Amino acid sequence: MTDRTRVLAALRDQRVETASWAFGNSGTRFKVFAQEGVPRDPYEKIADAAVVHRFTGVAPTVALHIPWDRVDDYGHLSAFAKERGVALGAINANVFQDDDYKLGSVTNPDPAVRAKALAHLVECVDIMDATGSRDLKLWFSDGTNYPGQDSVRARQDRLAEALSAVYGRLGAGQRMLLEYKLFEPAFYMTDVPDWGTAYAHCLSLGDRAQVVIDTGHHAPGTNIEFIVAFLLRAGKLGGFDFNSRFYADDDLMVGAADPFQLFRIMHEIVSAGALAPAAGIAFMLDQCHNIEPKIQAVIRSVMNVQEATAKALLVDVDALAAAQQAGDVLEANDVLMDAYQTDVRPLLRELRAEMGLDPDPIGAFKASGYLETVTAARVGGTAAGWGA
Ligand code: RM4
Ligand code: MN
Repeated sequence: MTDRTRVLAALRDQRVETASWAFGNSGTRFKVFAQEGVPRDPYEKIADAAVVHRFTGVAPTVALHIPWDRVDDYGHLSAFAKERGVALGAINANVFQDDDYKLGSVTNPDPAVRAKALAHLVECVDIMDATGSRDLKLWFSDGTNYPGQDSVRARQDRLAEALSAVYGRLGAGQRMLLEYKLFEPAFYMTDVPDWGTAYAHCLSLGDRAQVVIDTGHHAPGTNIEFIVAFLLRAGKLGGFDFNSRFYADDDLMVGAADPFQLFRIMHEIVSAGALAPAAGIAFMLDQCHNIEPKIQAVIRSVMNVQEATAKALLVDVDALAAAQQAGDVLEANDVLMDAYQTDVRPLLRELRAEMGLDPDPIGAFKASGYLETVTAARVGGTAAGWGA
């Protein structure tokens, strides 16, 4: 196999999962700027996700958020997705938007609130059974705002107890992905603030509990690719929530703020042989498109992941290993930078042509008239949004 064939084959097999909530309205706590043509229900979100797959060819699954995507019949929703050429992906639990969760969900001091949160998590596994989803994604906003507000240790005990109950409910072939986040909405202490905490809980749960890295959930300057390498080596990396950030949890398009960081992450993935779907790493988008057109932004995001991946695949691994072995610092760095500096856009156009796609997904999407069609059709009703 020539190098070019190897790179093209890996790119052809790559999978990126889109997020249903990226197609709905979103904003900051200051303002949500509504857009025209936004989906009004989970079906319309899936229709938009299917369009992203149609033009990119590598985004065949879409993640759901419950209760935002609650429907009466998940089998029916699955069948609709299939009809559109996609499948339902990870189920994201939501235990952060109910009044009862003011002092936490699974770590709340009140046992009744903890029981309510746990029931929701278990319901999410029921939904996975109906949708055929493999992954349950757990993010907890739990934490405290003031020193002394609650016992840090007691909250860890409550968290461990809830996680273990949900873990016990997982069916064969299902996984639990535990996400961490440094701060927000809790400002003093978050119950799962970092990868180490998530890792420790996953380790005691068992093989089917793994960590998910949301690229926006770290302190500025954190070396995320180190976390990737560490968790991969430990067999504890379940996947990514890709997005990019300039300051906090900005949820901007992946690869927009720091394409070099995305390349460094993908280099760790590729060098560990973890890119192919069989390796079990879920590459998901978790973004909000507050001011830009949503479907086009998701297409752009998928392309950004492809560009970083293509560059990572172009790293001359033999030359890199030789330079590292020889202790040649500058040569090793040069080998990496050489791949990063390569313009991979022609290669990706070639890939798309080979896959029977338009080499220019954004141009093709714009020319398709899809946005105009849905803008005309989606009048009346309530546009889906973060929290709807
Ligand atoms: C959280 C976290 C979760 C996401 C929600 C919407 O900050 O990233 O993964 O589902 O936001
Ligand atoms: Mn996330």
